[in-house]
Order: sequence, then C-alpha cells, then structure tokens
Amino acid sequence: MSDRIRHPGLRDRRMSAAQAAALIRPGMTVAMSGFTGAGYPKAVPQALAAQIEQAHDAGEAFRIKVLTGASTAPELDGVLARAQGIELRLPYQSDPALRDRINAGELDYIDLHLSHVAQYTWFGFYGAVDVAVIEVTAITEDGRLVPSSSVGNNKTWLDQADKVILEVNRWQPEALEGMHDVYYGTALPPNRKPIPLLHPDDRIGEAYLRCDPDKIIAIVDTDAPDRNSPFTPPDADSKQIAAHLLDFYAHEVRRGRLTPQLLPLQSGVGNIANAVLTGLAQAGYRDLTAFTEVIQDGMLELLKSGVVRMASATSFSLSPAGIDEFLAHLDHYRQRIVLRTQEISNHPELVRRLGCIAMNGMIEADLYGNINSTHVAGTRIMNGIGGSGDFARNAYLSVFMSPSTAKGGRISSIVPMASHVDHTEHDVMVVVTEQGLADLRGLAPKQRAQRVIDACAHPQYRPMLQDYFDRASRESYGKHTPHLLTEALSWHQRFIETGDMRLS
Ligand code: 0RQ
Repeated sequence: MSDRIRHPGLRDRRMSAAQAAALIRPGMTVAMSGFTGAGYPKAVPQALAAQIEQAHDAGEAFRIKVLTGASTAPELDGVLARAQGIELRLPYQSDPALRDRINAGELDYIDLHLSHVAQYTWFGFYGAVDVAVIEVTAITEDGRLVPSSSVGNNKTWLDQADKVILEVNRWQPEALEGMHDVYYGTALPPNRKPIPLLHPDDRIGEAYLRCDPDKIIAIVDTDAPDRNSPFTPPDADSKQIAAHLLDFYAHEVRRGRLTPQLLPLQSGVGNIANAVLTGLAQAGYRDLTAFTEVIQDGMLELLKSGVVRMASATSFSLSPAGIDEFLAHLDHYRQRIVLRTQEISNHPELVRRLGCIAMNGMIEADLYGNINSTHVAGTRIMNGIGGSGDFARNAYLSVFMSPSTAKGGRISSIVPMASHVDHTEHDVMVVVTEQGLADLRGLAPKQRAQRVIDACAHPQYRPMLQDYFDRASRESYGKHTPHLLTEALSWHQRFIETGDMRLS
C-alpha cells in the first residue's frame, strides 16, 4: 500500500480500522466523506459500529453525531444505524436501516440544502468537528490528498476537524488524480468574493485536498468498492416523462428561449433522470454541458458519444459496468469530467449565473405547484432535499418529475395541498408526470391549478382534483389561492387510515 502513501513521514500512522475507530469517543461530532454512495469510508465506520455494540452490551452509552456530504452506504449509515450509534445525522441519507430509525423517532436528522452544509459548519452552527474520517485515493509526497470518487464536503471536514483519520482505498483508480477541482477561495462574510467560474468546464482550484499532516492521527488501508448500485433501464413511465420533457425543450428552442445546446443540465439520480439523458441522445442533441451533482452511467454514455461535451459534478455514482467503461476509456473521460466540492457544484451563485436546467424527482406536487421532495404523508422522511433546492430556486428552468401515482395507484402524486413543502410554488416552473407536462411560468395560482389538473393528474384522480378545486374556488376563505382547509390534507389521512387515497 505504501505506493499510495507517498509521504514518507505519514507511513508510520498506518493502523487497523479497529485501532483507528477506537480514537472516536462517545458524543463526538464525526464528519465523514461520501456522496451518493461514492467515496465514503468503508472500514472505520464498520469497526466503530462493532465497538459501539460492545459498549452497549456493557451498558455504556455510545452515540455520535455524523455529518457527511450526502448519502453513503450500508457500510456506514447502515451499520451505525443498526448499532444504535447515531444521535444526530445530516444532511442527506438513503439507507433503509437509517431511514427506519429516523422515522421511528430514535435519532435526530437535519435535512438541509447540500450547498449549505460547508458554510454552516464554518459559521459554527454545528459546533466543533472532533474527527474527520475521509476516504482518499492516495497521499502525495508532500502530503496533499488525492480525493476519491466524490469530493463532497471533504475540504471543509479536513479544515475544520481537530483530528483526521484517512482511509486510503486501493480500489479507487489512481487515474482519478488530476480530475478534481478543489476551490480554496471561499472566505466568510463579509469578506466573500465572487466565485470566478464562468463556464461549467472552468477550473478554479487545485486537484488536491490540503491537510495539515499534524492532524492526521490514523491512516487505514482499504481495498473495497463503492456502493455501485446496478443501473436499471428506464421503465415505461420514465420514458414517457422524458418524452414530454424533450418535446418541451424542442418547443423552447423553437421559441428562441433556449439554443440547440440548451443550458447546463442538472439532473437528480434514478430512473427518470436516466430516461431523460437517454432521450437527449436519441433526440440528436450535441455539445451539451452538465453542471450537476452526480455522474451516473447515463452521463458517461452522453460524454462518450459527444451529446454532452463536459460534465461538472461532485461525485461519481456508477454501476460496476459504468466503472469498467470509465476505466476502459479513461483518457476520454478525464478530459471531460471535473469533480468539485459540493459547495461549488451546488452553489446558488453559479447555478444562477450559468442558467442551469434543473430536473429533479418529487414525492408529490399540489395544485399550485408546491413540491414535496422528502416526506411521505408529510411526516415520514424518504431521503432528504439533497441538492434539489440549491438548483430549483436558482435555475433558468426548474422542473419536477414523478409518475402521477405511487404504490400501484393507491397514492396520487398530485394532491390538493402538499403535505410537506420543500420547494414553494415560487421555485417551480414545470411539473411533469407520464400524463403530461404543465408549464406554470407566467401563470397565476388558479391558472396553475387548472393546468396541473389537466396535464399531470392521473385519470383516476383527475375528477377528484377538479371537484376539490371547483368547490374551493367557490367556498374558500380567500379566492387568490383557493383551499378548503378542513379537506386539504384529507387524501393523506385517508391513505393512512385505509391504504388508499381513492374514495371507495
Ligand atoms: O418507493 O422505494 O418503496 O418503491 O418513493 O420513488 O418513483 O422510484 O422515484 O427514485 O426518483 O425517488 C423524490 C424520493 C423520488 C427522490 C424521490 C415512493 C415510491 C418509491 C422512490 P419504494 P421512485 P425516485 C439530486 C437531487 C430529493 C433529493 C433530490 C428524492 C420511492 O427523487 O429523494 O432531488 N429527491 N436530489 O413508491 C408515497 C408518494 C410517492 C411515494 C414516490 N407520493 N407517496 N411514496 N414514492 N412518490 C441528488 C442529490 O441531491 C444527492
């Protein structure tokens, strides 16, 4: 492993994962690397979970606060959640075991915009960071760190933590060296300066993470893959949603509101996002750019074929086949991909300046275009807001997408009133389901409602929504944004009580 630890003075800090984990004590705030199942530490959290379980068996309290970039994997969130080892978690998670614990009320989870995490830490809003546990690809001769498959908040964690534990993961391709762009110009208010990034492919920082060698208390060798979720081909609904969106983009190009190169694309993760990317390739687009968070298999294909010229992100979330493809055509991808810190990949200033086209998934939309991205029936967290809000509020076009129903038709994704609001009507321009696309730009609330009912609702729910809206338009206390307050959330309550939003 010493070829990956090129700094001679650091080699003697190598130790086992168990020895490194033992340096983390109850009550500590531990900041870890990781973003969308990429670049998270793989050995220390597992060893820590075992030590937490031993402590609990001995009747001792042992929980820690866990901060990351975004979602990790079973080897981090899963094991620590099962060990009952987390008292506070932020900012984004998608692990089923952790989600269950959060929804059982057993730990605190703070859901926040991904671009806010670094600056809130610098502002001191989360207190001191005791330990950072960061996965890297290698350590250079002079002690700089080659980031691994995600950058996330690692710059902030390394700067802010009192102590640093590094995992040097041999599985991460050495060829990642040079692909990253870590910007060190983020001063704090009132001394902030404009971020000098004018195009998605601009490099404004350094290819390495800096770290004070004196803070490094442990280095652990690993050789373990990222989460690498397998790629699932788009289903029929996703293809239909993508088709509506591509028609819309073609229309916008014809109207002169977009050029044939569109604008820098941001897309969320998952089936619909993949279908949209595939659709862009089939529609004949060329020379597009992406200013986004995550690079998935679909993006690699577009970069290979020239549909996308370059992509800026903070993380790779590739399937095993995607990794093989990346390694097989390394030189091609290295010139076309930049991985940044998430405070830059998601920065509102940059999203606004570049004029991104933001496309994100949703749980539900209401008649007026308020979007719930996070909470089923208003109370049960799914994953978190992620970066969707960083982009939606500041984008040139903000799009939210979902099938019109969930759970075999028992839930309508279009509801009278959103049971939780992540993106207000002011941040939402376009809502798309497999039924159709509602372009809400320039519409007043009642016009928006009728457009959403007509274009997006499933036929099973459309008459129910129309009936609600008609009665609300007559009987509402105020007629600007009509609602029947005693009925507005009754669909969700009916689902909780009967398992079905439909009227029997
Ligand atoms: O449940 O897993 O039990 O089958 O939600 O839904 O349709 O597979 O869609 O994977 O795109 O997820 C909003 C969660 C959509 C996601 C959300 C249930 C559904 C299924 C998943 P099952 P689908 P997706 C970039 C930007 C916020 C973060 C974000 C998300 C499961 O897009 O987390 O945008 N977004 N980040 O059955 C009850 C409803 C439902 C519902 C869907 N109305 N009621 N359940 N589901 N709609 C990435 C980052 O920032 C890191």
